[in-house]
Amino acid sequence: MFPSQLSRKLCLALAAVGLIASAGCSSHEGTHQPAKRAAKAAAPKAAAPNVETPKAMPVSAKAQPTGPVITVPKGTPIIHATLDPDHLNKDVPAAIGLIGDAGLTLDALTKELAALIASPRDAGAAAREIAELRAGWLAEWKPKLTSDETPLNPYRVIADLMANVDVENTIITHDAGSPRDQLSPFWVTRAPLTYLGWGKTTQLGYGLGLAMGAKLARPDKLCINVWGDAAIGFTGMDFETAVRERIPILSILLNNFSMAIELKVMPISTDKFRSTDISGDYAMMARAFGGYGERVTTPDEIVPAIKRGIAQTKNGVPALLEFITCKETAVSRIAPGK
Ligand SMILES: Cc1ncc(C[n+]2csc(CCOP(=O)(O)OP(=O)(O)O)c2C)c(N)n1
Ligand SMILES: [Mg+2]
Repeated sequence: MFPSQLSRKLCLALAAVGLIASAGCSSHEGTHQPAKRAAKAAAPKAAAPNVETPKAMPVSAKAQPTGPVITVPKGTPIIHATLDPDHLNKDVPAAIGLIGDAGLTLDALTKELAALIASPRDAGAAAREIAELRAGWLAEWKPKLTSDETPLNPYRVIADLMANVDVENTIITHDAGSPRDQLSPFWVTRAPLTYLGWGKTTQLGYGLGLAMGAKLARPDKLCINVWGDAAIGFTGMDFETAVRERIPILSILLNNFSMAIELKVMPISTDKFRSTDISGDYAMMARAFGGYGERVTTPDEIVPAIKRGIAQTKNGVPALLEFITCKETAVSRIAPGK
């Protein structure tokens, strides 16, 4: 949404003048922590470490009060920063409209707010509270994050991935669908511009191009896209582009042979026509394209496969690790209307 440093500066300024709930956006070991309010609303059932939630929330091109992971509490006054005046009051009523380039607007806001700050506030108490809430929330999710089940639990795959890459030197993105909801609450970014998110949702398959673009821009980083089997169905052929153009990304496919996120939405067509079913051997596809492809079915193979995949990318070969997962539908979300 915003360049993270800019957004953090703005958050700190807003917190200091009491416009948002506190210094929740402050850096803790270089990580982006959730705003205190978000953590409060989240705990113990949900948290969204990648999302900052000021009381008055500047949003970008389209005012989006509800996201897949975070919901802006009802009645929250919204400051809408947008390039297009027609977007004001289109989706949500804006308390204040700011028309202009997002970066310039945030710069101007930061400057104005900085002038109002008499002295820095001690963020210690808020940081401790967030750490406590976060620990409780992680404990609640631990069974899934460490699950030994087969088919694999996608949360286990993501936890193992995060524990086995150099997070600071990794640029990661995900697709729409459950992979977004499974990765975004748990992935903790440690450096600016290392997590590519895109707001509420986007077209399936977009993550592959994002990872390829990131790799072209930052060849020194490990660039990962995490996607589902519906997502690869849209743009999977471009894995061949990655091979042909020597763009060595690491592609993490969570294959549950289903559009799991749609199961609750499409019960009749699932029952009558199996409309949510998907099939395919994508590791084989990756190999057929000249890349590295490996199918992983057991928990003990997750970490070795990740290591093999990373080694391939270091040798200039795009790698696709296809994890066969269960149709997990549990997600960590902030309850709406809080
Ligand atoms: C082009 C496009 N079509 C449809 C959608 C709506 N949509 C979002 S997620 C999803 C299914 C995702 O399935 P999968 O990638 O297999 O993830 P899962 O939920 O199974 O883990 C659909 C159809 C979309 N975002 N983009
Ligand atoms: Mg799927």
